[in-house]
Amino acid sequence: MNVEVFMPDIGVESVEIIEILVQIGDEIKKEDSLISVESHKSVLEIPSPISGIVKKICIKVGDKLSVNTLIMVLKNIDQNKYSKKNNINNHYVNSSDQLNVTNVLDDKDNNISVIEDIYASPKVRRIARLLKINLSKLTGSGPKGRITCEDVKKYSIQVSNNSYLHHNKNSNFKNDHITHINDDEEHQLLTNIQCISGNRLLNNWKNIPHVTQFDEADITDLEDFRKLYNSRNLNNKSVQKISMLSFLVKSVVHALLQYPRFNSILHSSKNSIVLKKNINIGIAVDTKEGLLVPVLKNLKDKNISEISYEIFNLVQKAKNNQLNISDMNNGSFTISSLGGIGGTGFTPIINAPEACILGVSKATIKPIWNIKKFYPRLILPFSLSYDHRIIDGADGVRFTNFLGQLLSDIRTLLV
Ligand code: CAO
Repeated sequence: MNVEVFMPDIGVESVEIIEILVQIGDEIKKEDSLISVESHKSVLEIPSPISGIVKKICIKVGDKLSVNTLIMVLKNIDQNKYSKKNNINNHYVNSSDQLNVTNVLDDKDNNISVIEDIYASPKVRRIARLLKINLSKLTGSGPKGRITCEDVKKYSIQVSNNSYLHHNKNSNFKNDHITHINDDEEHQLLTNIQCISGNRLLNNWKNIPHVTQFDEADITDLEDFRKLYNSRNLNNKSVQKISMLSFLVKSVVHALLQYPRFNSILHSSKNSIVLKKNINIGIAVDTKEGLLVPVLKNLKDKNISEISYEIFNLVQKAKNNQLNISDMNNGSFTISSLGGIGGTGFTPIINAPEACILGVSKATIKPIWNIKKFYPRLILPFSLSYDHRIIDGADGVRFTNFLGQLLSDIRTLLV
């Protein structure tokens, strides 16, 4: 039985296909990734709803997909398990063998060559594509001659040693980055997320006139309160532990309400800005696969406990690779907190099309002079990078001053 796979509803109107991860003839398992799509700042892989064989690919890289666009036709090889009742998220439907598929591209148009008798998972094929390796040249060491990641890695090192590594014009590597790999060196692949976020960061760094304003806040009272609150509720599982990051988010929300220009994006015409009515703050999360930025939504009326709970959930999802596109879109401001790790200050790169990003470093005890003597206070260093086309320097300092005051006296968050 053939099964048509449609674009599922992932909470955005349209996404762009950045990679097709399978080829016609591939045997895939349920949940194997079929395509990678990109919307705003996030990349997501669309999984296969069934185990099967890829019969037709109805889209190509660069296409913009909306919900329910036909992506592929698969031949179901797991018919017993498949029924209409399993139609989770409505992203695939049964079809008769006589398909009414329009816009089906042949392999040539789709820039996909059908390679007979190559047994490799979509992941292996993806790695091979990234390294520009022709899988037909490899002998698989896996069961039934299946090509494994290790085979690709060994082959790529071998090829590199022969100074034969190909890079096309879209490659992230410049020729002078990798010329020859010898026994003292190891070739490590960037993950998909690292490749994509790397390109985005490069574009943002090149195209946005960044200014970074550094400041500090005395968070002694904030930390005293937070620790007291958490210790009082230590044994009460129904009470969410509140994190330092949640106070930062709450304070930024207050500051954005006071300075709405910092919650805006530059219009594509470049001669106006769009002020965002909702406050949606992205949180940079360091995951094994690379940097991800899930977005806390509609923050105006949320309290610190609710924000802590949402941060906790989104960070867990990010670290477990479970984010949906809808978790990562529509951000209007980003916070990158490295304070749990260390550092005294850094210059975060703006997450376009947003206007600013807040970088947070490690709070330390410093001696603060109060006319009569020095007092030990917990001082939090932070930095705000902003798009100088949208925000002037004086306003940048006003914003960081205000943020510092909020963090230094959290009673102001109540009003
Ligand atoms: N200063 C001092 N200590 C801090 C701190 C700060 N600014 N922020 C957090 N800490 C300490 C806290 O004491 C906390 O412990 P307790 O709450 O038990 O006292 C501990 O670090 C862990 O904090 P946390 O659980 O709230 O986590 P976090 O806020 O440090 O980090 C997250 C959460 C998602 C921001 C983090 O996991 C992460 O991924 N950070 C990296 C982001 C990144 O890579 N950015 C780089 C982008 S480059 O532009």
